[in-house]
Amino acid sequence: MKAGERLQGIVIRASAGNYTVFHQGHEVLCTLRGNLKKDLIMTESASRAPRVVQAKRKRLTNPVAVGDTVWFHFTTAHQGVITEVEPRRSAVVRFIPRTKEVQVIVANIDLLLVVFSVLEPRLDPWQLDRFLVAAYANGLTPIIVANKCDLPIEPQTEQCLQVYAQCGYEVIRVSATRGDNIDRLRERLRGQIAAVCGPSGVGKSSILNALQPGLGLKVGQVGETTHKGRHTTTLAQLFRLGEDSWIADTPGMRNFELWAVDAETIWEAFPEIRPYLGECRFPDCQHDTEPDCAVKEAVAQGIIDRRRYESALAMAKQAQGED
Ligand SMILES: Nc1nc2c(ncn2[C@@H]2O[C@H](COP(=O)(O)OP(=O)(O)OP(=O)(O)O)[C@@H](O)[C@H]2O)c(=O)[nH]1
Ligand SMILES: [Mg+2]
Ligand SMILES: [Zn+2]
Repeated sequence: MKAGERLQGIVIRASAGNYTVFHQGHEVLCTLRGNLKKDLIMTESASRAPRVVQAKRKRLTNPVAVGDTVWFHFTTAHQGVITEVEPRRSAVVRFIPRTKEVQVIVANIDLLLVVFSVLEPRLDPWQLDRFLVAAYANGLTPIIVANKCDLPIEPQTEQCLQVYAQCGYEVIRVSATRGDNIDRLRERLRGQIAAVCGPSGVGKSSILNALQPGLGLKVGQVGETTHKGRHTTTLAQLFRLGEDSWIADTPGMRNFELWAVDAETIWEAFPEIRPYLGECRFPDCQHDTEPDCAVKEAVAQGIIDRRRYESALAMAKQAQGED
């Protein structure tokens, strides 16, 4: 290795100004070049920033995030300094109300595994819809992973999963503890960078441990009384699932906020509703109380699931209230 040689890698961990960069099978602990922060704010507009960031022109707090492809050079035998960041293909972002800034949780994700459990805690379709809208707004392809399929599925949950499949979502039923469909999921992730999201306690870390035995991620216990689960995972990081598959386990992401997602984007995010948008009598139809609404007609005919429609309407109303 020549001193000062410019090398490329992927950021797999980030904490307090230290970045672990994966390069040719090795982990290199890096810091950031001093003026990188300033440079990045200028180049951010040139990259394909997520829709939500563009919408509100918020400043990103972290110039380098987990998932970024970076250029670095060695400063000692095992340490380096990051000098450049490649433009991002996508980003999962979160808004920090206190500082009014946007933080990139993970960058360059292709797939978003939206993990829910069928029981303990029971799948909440309203919450699932919010994750799916967030995936759409962030430009990510969602896969619904229904975990804990070793537990009995209640009829309402079964029906719910079928609705999502009929809407065109990819739904994979797994059991992290029993191993059902874990091979299928691993195959689906080949060659991709995926992130895992979902409420606390649904088994995100357990799924990662099942996908990659030996990973040894800490797994929490679901509270006996609340069934809410605790936030066991606090730090975003990428795990290698093989030659060219990466997966990110993210902090609880319970508050996968829909800030800055406008009502129009929310309606569009529902694939079964999308074909009816623009077909209503009024071009600015809110699909609420207006007459001759194509969306409501499709609901009345049973083509669009009523609960999904109500979910979209509630989110759209909330988004308008926040404007
Ligand atoms: N029955 C059953 N239990 C599971 C399964 N997967 C995980 N669990 C249990 O669910 C609990 C929560 O699992 P975790 O993997 O820690 O959940 P998590 O989603 O990573 O939680 P956070 O890190 O808090 O967001 C643990 O007690 C696991 O043993 C499964 O497939 N079946
Ligand atoms: Mg976890
Ligand atoms: Zn309408």
